[in-house]
Amino acid sequence: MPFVSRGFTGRRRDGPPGRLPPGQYDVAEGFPVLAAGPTPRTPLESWDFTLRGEVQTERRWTWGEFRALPREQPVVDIHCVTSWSKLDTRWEGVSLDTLLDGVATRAEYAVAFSDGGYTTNLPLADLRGGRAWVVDTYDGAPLNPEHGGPARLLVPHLYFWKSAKWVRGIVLGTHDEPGFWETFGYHNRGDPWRQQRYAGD
Ligand SMILES: Nc1nc2c(c(=O)[nH]1)N[C@H]1C(S)=C(S)[C@@H](COP(=O)(O)O)O[C@H]1N2
Ligand SMILES: [Mo]
Repeated sequence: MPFVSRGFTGRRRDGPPGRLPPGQYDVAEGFPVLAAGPTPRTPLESWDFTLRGEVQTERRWTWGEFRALPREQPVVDIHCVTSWSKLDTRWEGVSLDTLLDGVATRAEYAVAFSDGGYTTNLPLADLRGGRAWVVDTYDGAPLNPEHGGPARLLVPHLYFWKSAKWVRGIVLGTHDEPGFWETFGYHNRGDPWRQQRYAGD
């Protein structure tokens, strides 16, 4: 019996048991780049992150202020709707719980917006509870522009299109407004474990 197994040479495309949502494969060391347009390059001097919309007072952080906030280092699995997943990705950034701390709002919905015009909508609840971050570091290094640097949203419990790259802020609202892909027929919420890929799934 040959003593050779795929397990010795790399990750199995079907991943460790229980880690891959239905219909997904493991890209192992790969990290595909997906974007609907060109990569924006915003100088850090003009970068800011704002929370606005249905809030009593708008919140705004410059790059320096954002970098001074308490930081976390999530290690999470990410799942793209085009069926690749990547396990144990290592990020660093600021929890949305920290950014939303003390924000008085009756909003139940959020739209993240990015340089370049990309938007994506989420229930505000999906941004809370230690499940969403604005990250600026990947695998110990500044997040590169192709993957959304200087900073991107990271909401790993939903399909990766919800993790807006080059994110610049979040608009809170009392009504749900579909974002970019949601307008083009992607599912409104995008839970990979329920295979919520397209509207109607
Ligand atoms: N601003 C912006 N964010 C975006 C996208 C985009 O086109 N523009 N694509 C989304 C999609 S569909 C995916 S799968 C991930 C891809 O992130 P990556 O290029 O770092 O793998 O970014 C998401 N965030
Ligand atoms: Mo995607």
